[in-house]
This record gives sequence, structure tokens and C-alpha cells, in this order.
Amino acid sequence: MDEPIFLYSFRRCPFAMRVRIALHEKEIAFKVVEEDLKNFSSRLISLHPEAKVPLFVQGQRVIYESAIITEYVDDLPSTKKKLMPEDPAERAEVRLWTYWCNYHFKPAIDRFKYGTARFAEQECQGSEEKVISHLEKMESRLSQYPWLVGKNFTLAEVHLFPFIRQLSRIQPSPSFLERFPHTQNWRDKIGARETVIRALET
Ligand SMILES: N[C@@H](CCC(=O)N[C@@H](CS)C(=O)NCC(=O)O)C(=O)O
Repeated sequence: MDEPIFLYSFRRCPFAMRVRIALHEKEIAFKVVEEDLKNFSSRLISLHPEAKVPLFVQGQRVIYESAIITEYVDDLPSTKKKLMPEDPAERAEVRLWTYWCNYHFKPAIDRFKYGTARFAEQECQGSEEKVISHLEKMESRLSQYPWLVGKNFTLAEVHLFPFIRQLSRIQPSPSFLERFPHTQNWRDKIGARETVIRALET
């Protein structure tokens, strides 16, 4: 029998959410080790070279970086459909959305959300405009197609959904979100998936 999978996680962390969604989508059983971001367990610190969640552990196998874990999870034996497309061009597209999310969209959201409480004033200038221009990119795709890549729900959805959700939950809600109805529909459609509902609860 395979050894149990442990996911070191933090419920509100969008990166950890990616991995929980992927595991539920693939119907792979796992146990959550809920971490405290301000006081990580000594086990997590000893296993993750950068001391972050999420961290995937199965026996001696230790994997970190959310988008690497989700691809690994997708490659594990499962009766469920692959989350990464077969077509090489579409696989590259999934990775480009992920790259864009990690290196452009997420930093813009953080600067908009936390402002000078976390970042230098100069870094925060134009943060709202930057978030809006990133949303325009998603809206442009989603106004023409139901999913970000190809014809199906893929790892692009798994990787981006937690960040659109995070943006929607900022209080007071950013009024510019109303300008992106297709992205909101996409968010609601993904948020209604049973696997995603379970991932948000775990
Ligand atoms: N690139 C990492 C980012 C993970 C990350 O930043 N996790 C945050 C929580 S949302 C964390 O553990 N922060 C702790 C720290 O940086 O000290 C991934 O994709 O897994």
C-alpha cells in the first residue's frame, strides 16, 4: 500500500489552495497538516528549503513549490482526467498563465491589497491600474472561451482561481471587478465545483 500523503498547508494560502484543489480533482487521498504562518512546525522548517507552505510529503518524497506539486499530483496514477492538456502548445500555455500569475499578477495584487503597510510607497504607485490591466488580459480570453486554455478545466484554472478569489475577497470589494463579468462568471463556475468547495474547507 502507498504511504499516506501529507500536505503541509495553510487554509487561506492561495498557493496551498492550488494543491488542495488538484488533489481533490484527482481524487487522491491526503492528510492536511495545518501550519501557523507565524510559527511553522520544526518538521516543515526541516523539510522545505525556503520554509513555506505548501509542502507535499509522502514517505521519503518531499516536493515543494505549488505549481510543481500540482503537476506531480496530476502525473500520479488516478482514474480522473489529466489536468494538464496533452497538446504541447496548450501545456506551454498553462505554464505561461502560471508564470504570469506568479511573477506579475500576484505581486500586483499584493501591492494593491497591502499597500504601504508592506511595500515602499514607490512600489505601490499605480498598483490598482496594474491589477486592472492584468484582469483585462484574463477577461479578453474568457470573453471568447469558457476556460483559459483549450476546451477544458486545466491546471491554469487550478493555479489562477485562488488569486481571483483572493482579489474578490478584499474588503471593501474593489469596484473595478464589475468591469470583468466573464472573469467573475469563471470564478463563480469554478467556486461551485464540488472539488473546489472541498478544497476551501480543508
Ligand atoms: N512560490 C511558492 C510560494 C508559497 C508561499 O509564498 N507561501 C506563503 C503562504 S501563502 C508562505 O509560506 N509564506 C511564509 C514565508 O514566506 O515566510 C509556492 O508556489 O509554493
